[in-house]
Amino acid sequence: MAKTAKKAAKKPVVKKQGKAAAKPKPAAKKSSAGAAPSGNKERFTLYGMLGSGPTYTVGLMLALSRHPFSYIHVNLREGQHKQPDYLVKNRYGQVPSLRDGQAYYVQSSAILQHLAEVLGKFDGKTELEKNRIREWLFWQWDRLSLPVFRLRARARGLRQFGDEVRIMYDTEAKAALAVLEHELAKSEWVAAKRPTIADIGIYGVLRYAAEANVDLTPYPHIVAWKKRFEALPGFGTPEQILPMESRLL
Ligand SMILES: N[C@@H](CCC(=O)N[C@@H](CS)C(=O)NCC(=O)O)C(=O)O
Repeated sequence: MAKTAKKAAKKPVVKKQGKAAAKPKPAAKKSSAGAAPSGNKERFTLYGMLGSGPTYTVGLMLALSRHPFSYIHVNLREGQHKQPDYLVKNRYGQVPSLRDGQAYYVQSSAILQHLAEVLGKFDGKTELEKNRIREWLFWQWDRLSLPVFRLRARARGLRQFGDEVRIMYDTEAKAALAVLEHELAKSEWVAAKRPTIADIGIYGVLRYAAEANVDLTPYPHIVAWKKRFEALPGFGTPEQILPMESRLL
């Protein structure tokens, strides 16, 4: 579970990129654990980084849900994500982290599930649907994110590995895409008859397919689904949703 914001709010580690440190506003009085009304612009603060797929996924969910949020840039290059003040917001020392009122939530798929529940958006309507969504979110991290994000990191010079490993990840990515293609041949959306957080989680990975040199053209149903997804109201690219600097509402 998330830790309370009380301790975490003491020392903000994050600052404006390049400029003077931004001072986060105090957390909203009510949280999901004492829920502030949806639409309260002080409710959510997303901690993350523009280049981070999982950060984008959470920003995308908030944007598609038409919910405003503050954004704090965490400078991974400077190691801010491993500093004690950030570790109280995310015990894993990773971005993203989402403050909802008094509590911090981590792991992008778990954050998606939390937001779907508290905002009542992009969730399953029945237990069966909710479970199907969970299955896809687990699958996404297990089979899709890992090869795509590793290949992207290599292409960006952030990870080094040889051709043998590259071919292994490439093969894994193709196997995952074949599974998704098969599913999307039967249904417009991944886990239900309408878009859900399963689509948001998977889109948050496939957005970066080109950067990872993963070609989607052999998968026409995935390409069509991507277009449908990008036409959803509130959709934005990472650059449109995640500012380069911290933004406090
Ligand atoms: N499963 C995590 C993955 C988060 C993740 O890998 N974040 C990267 C940036 S994209 C990170 O913080 N890397 C630094 C590190 O792991 O030390 C989630 O979904 O939130």
